[in-house]
Amino acid sequence: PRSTDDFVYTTYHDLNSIYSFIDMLVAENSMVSKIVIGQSYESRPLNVLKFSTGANRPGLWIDTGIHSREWVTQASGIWFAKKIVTDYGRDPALTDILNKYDIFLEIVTNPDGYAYTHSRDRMWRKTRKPNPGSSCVGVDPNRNWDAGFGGGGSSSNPCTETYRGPSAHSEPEVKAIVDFVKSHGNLKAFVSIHSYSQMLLYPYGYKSTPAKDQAELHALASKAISELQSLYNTSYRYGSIITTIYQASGGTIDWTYDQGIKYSYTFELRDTGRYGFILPANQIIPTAEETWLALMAIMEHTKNN
Ligand code: ING
Ligand code: ZN
Repeated sequence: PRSTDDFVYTTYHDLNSIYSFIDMLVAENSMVSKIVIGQSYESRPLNVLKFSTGANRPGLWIDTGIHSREWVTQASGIWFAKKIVTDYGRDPALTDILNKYDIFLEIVTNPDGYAYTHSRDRMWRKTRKPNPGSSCVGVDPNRNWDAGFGGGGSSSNPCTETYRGPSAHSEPEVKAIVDFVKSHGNLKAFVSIHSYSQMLLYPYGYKSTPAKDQAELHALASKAISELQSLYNTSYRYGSIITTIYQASGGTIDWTYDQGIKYSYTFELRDTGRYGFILPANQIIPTAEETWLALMAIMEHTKNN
C-alpha cells in the first residue's frame, strides 16, 4: 500500500508491514508523530505513536501486542490508529478528548516475539532474550513489572510461559515503557490490551486487597463493556484481575496503578476459546470496532474526572 487508505485492515500483517503503516500514518497526518522509546533485545525499535493537537497535555496510553501471539490486538491497534485520525474533527467526543489529551499508542509492544510468531512459532508469547544457564528463551513481559514481582501466578522457571525474568524490568521492552511513564509523569489512563477471554480487568492481580478506587473502576468497567456489547452483542466479564481471571504478579497495570495512574485497565479481547489466539481475520474489524467503544468510554470518563 502507498497510503493508510490502501492498507488492508481485514488481514494480519507482519512486522515490517506494521512499521511501514506507522511511517505512512505519520507522513500523512500532522497530529501524529513516532516516538522511539527504546530498542528490543534484538535491536528492533520500540515505536509509540503520539496523537497530539497541542502542547503540554496530559496523556492517555494504549498498548497492544505485549504478548506476541495475541495477533488480534496488534491488528486492532492498527485500526485504532487509523480511527483516531479519521474521527478527529468528525466525532465530537473524540475531538474533545484530543483537544485536551495526547494519546500514546504502542502497537507492537513485543516486536521480537511478533517477528518470531511469523518466522518460527505462531504461539510464541514471551520476549526473545536468552536465559543464562537455560536452553529456554524469553521472559513473560506481563510478569516482569515491579508490582508484587516474584509473587503468586508467576514462575521462576525460564522454561514456562509465565517466567518472570531475573529481576523486575529486566526486559528492555518493559523498561522502555517504565522510563516513558516516569519521564512523561502525567499519564491519566493506561490500557494494556491482550487476548483472549473477553474480559475487562483492573488492579490488582498480585494481591486480593481491593484497589483504593475499586468502586469507580468497577462502575466504569461496567459502562465500558455495555458500550462494547451494544455493537455486536459480544459479552464480557469484568472485575479485578485476581478475582476475575487468576492471580498474576508482576503485571503491567498493577505497576501503572501503583504509579498513580488511576484508570489502569487490561482488556482480554475475543474470543472465549473457540479460535483463541488464532482468531480468524474476518473478526479483526468487528473486534476493533467494539473495543473502540469501550476505549472511548474509558477516555471520556478520564476526561470528565
Ligand atoms: N492473559 C493475561 C496474562 O498475562 C493478565 C492475564 C492480565 C494477567 C493482566 C495479569 C494482568 O496471563 C493473557 N492472555 O495474556
Ligand atoms: Zn496476553
